[in-house]
Amino acid sequence: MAEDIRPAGPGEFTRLAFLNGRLDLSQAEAVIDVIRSKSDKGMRLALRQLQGTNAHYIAALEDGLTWINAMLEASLDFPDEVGDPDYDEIRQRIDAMLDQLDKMLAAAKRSQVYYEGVSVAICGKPNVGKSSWLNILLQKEKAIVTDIPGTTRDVIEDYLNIRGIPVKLMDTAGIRASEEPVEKIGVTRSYQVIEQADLVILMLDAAAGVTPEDMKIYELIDRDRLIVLVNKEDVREKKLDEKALRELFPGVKIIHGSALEMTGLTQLETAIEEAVLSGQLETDNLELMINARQQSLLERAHRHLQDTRAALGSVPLDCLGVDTMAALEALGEISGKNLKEEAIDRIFQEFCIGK
Ligand SMILES: Nc1nc2c(ncn2[C@@H]2O[C@H](COP(=O)(O)OP(=O)(O)O)[C@@H](O)[C@H]2O)c(=O)[nH]1
Ligand SMILES: [Mg+2]
Repeated sequence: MAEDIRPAGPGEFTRLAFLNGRLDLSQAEAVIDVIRSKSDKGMRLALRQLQGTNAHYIAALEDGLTWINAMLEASLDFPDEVGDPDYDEIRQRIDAMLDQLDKMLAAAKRSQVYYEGVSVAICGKPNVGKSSWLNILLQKEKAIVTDIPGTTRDVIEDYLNIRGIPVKLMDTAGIRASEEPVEKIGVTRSYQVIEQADLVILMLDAAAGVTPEDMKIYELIDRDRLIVLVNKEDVREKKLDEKALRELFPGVKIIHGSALEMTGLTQLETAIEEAVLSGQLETDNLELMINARQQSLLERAHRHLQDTRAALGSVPLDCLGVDTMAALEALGEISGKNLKEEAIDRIFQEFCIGK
């Protein structure tokens, strides 16, 4: 009858599929992730997750832990018949599981980059070419480019996709001491953006060389989220040499390019990709979608397994079991095997539409 019909609540269909056992929890969460993912790559990872890849790995870890628990329990319950557990074998199994968890945690970091994206700020003194670079990266005339220093006075931002990573790109007002009130506000905002961005591109001008202004900005940024981009490589009279640059910016990725001639783009994209994935581009990487909730549970399981490993052989058997059980419980909250009603509600409320 008509009055029985109502729109599905947020996440209702998926919640039912989970409660009826048709989807395991990480698959159900993948539905949420598909809906929210910002890039194709994030979406592909979430879809793969929906096919149960994650569930497969979690189940294998749960099996391993259950085996260890059984070994410990057998020795505890039948000390005369079974004797001590085979600590060497348990240690080997734990090492293999820790290894697997490490790989999954690395995958978690990567998948969050593809799923949530990163913010990248272009900063530097006036007139080095920041707005020109924003425009060529976005492939549109978003920011005004002139040869008048102080043209950009506000933070200009837009989104683009760099090698599958959703990037919020921000062009900032050139940083310099200014008495002009609007420009002053712009400079203050530039400082805020530099502080908050995941990654900062410090732009230099090959024709101007490195000035004290550049070094002042450089001091503000931690090295692990900094890329130095030397622009205007097309000019004839350069005031920069590579050796001096290396000494001024030790351990920092330095790229050369020209907005005018459109060179250095590929190198910049590679540097951004490498920086946000922090050197995890090896080929044997797991391709998994692991969200923040699952990540913290994996971390918990990892900690408990490490504690188990450290205590093997030196701690009474019944105490060892406490840590392996805790690890198993953490994994069970990913697969959904031991999850409380309120946790289930919280997860499915993340849906914004009935799915
Ligand atoms: N020769 C040369 N000029 C450039 C290059 N990039 C930008 N410019 C010029 O430098 C001036 C300042 O550029 P703009 O992008 O507004 O710099 P911003 O103040 O850092 O945003 C403009 O006149 C640009 O045309 C480049 O790679 N080579
Ligand atoms: Mg500008």
